[in-house]
Amino acid sequence: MLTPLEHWVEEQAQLTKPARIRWCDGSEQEARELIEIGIREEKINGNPVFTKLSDRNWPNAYLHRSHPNDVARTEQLTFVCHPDKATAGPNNNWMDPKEAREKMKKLFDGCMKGRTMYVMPYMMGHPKSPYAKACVQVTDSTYVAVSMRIMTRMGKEALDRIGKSPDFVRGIHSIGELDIGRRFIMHFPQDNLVMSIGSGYGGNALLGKKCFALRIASCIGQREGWLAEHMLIMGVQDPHGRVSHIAAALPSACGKTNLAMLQSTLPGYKIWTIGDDIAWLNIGPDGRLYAINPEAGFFGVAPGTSLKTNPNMVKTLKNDKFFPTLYTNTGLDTENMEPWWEGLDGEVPSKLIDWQGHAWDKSRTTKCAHPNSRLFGGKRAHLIPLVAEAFNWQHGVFIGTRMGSEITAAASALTVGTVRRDPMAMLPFCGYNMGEYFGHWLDIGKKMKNPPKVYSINWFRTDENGKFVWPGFGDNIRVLKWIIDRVHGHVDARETPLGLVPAVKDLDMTGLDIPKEKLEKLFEVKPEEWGQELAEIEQYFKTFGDTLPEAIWAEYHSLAEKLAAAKH
Ligand code: OXD
Ligand code: MN
Repeated sequence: MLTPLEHWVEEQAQLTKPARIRWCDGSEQEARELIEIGIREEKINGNPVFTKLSDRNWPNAYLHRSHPNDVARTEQLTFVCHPDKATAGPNNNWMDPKEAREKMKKLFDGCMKGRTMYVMPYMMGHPKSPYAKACVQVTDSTYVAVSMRIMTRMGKEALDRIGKSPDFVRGIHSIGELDIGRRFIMHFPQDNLVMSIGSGYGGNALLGKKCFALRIASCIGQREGWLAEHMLIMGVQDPHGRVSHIAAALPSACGKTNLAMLQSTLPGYKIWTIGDDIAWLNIGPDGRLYAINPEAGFFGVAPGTSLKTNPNMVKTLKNDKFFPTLYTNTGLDTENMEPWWEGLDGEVPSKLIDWQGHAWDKSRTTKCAHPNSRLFGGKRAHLIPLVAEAFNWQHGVFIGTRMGSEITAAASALTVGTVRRDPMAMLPFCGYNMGEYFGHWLDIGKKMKNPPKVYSINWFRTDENGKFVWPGFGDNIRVLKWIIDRVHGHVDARETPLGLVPAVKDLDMTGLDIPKEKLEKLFEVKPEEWGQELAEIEQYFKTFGDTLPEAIWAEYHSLAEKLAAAKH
């Protein structure tokens, strides 16, 4: 008798028709074998899947070059297939589940012919955590299989946890033909199933990450009373040894990994990096909120990573304890066989090829590393203070719903300075109607005896010359210190329409020289500049129709009134 898991794998094999099936145990030996196969046998766009790099400065390092059309998440090809469109909401692409299954079945039919199907049992979350979930993904890509081993807990513990149960999260992945016209990432929340074809990129192909741990898990969380969030988790240890925990949502490419791995510029503070991308938040028996990181590795953006911006990441990459580190679409110093990207410390190497394998030097106008090449609050130039404490949970939820980030020239062809609304940094990842999702956040607040305090942060406020006022990076500890002092009732705050902000004297500025008037600018609330912002928030909220909770409208009106009163 086959177990439900074996039966399911058999079904996928009948559909995709691989030449071989290999069950993965998640061991280092296995990763070495898969990398060897990727070096010698498998090709993407004519290049080997992996190239071994020099161990001298970057131990256990391999370069992966993807197909040039496959370098980022493809939101336009990502669908959430609830039985009815309304459940998906205005924030998702929707397809009828029956139609989507038919479509995917056709695309998957025979797609693994001549290839190996890797079966990967894995856990999202620590196997001993009551909040962890057991999952299985099949794939025909060694890059995906090796990456899944880095990002999840793969192997026996997941198999044991599944046992004879039919209750596991299913993921079917094939790189297919890497053809954008035949690329789809389909989510079936009712069946805890993801089907993805035509891409090998992390967020499209490592199905435990965005697809399960956010989109599907947000739906499970709505049913079961918890939250799946796009948040880092960190512990901040103060000089007395007391650790306080913070979970923080920032949109993609706004510095979550750097913040999670912060190196304090204040003496005596130490950071515990628990996660840099996803948090599952559950209410514990004591009525407090507890976060776990369902992932086990980092998948961060390479460009801009250096000893200045993220010394702990550079040290992690140079540490030979981890096997392997994969560099995807970075440049390559062909003389020393080392990875390279814009913003890395030191001289630009003299013999470089870019992420597509073409010779590159500083005179080029193109980037050497793809801007979204990987190893691993929103940016607002005006209006939003460096830090503000929400008056209460409901107000905190409102702050999350009106989050947005300014589009930068590097990130997009859209108008620079335009704000992209990205509530809770979850816009691309919430698996159901966001209006209802805001309601779920409010409900969670009602169930907690001891809700955590909520803060908004913005490292990116600029002065009249367009320069960042706040130094950021390691100095962000000063803001975290104020937050922790507030949580423990050690400092007062000043009330503004946007929330409670620090008195400048309460920010620990030891060793930093920023004039008081400049610091004050970081907390300035200028009601006369809020007209357009309020109009944009209102317009955005209206896209959710009646699903936007009354309480969020009430917070909106209360903010508008407080700003109007402050004008006089
Ligand atoms: C993202 C990521 O796109 O973490 O947010 O990869
Ligand atoms: Mn992310």
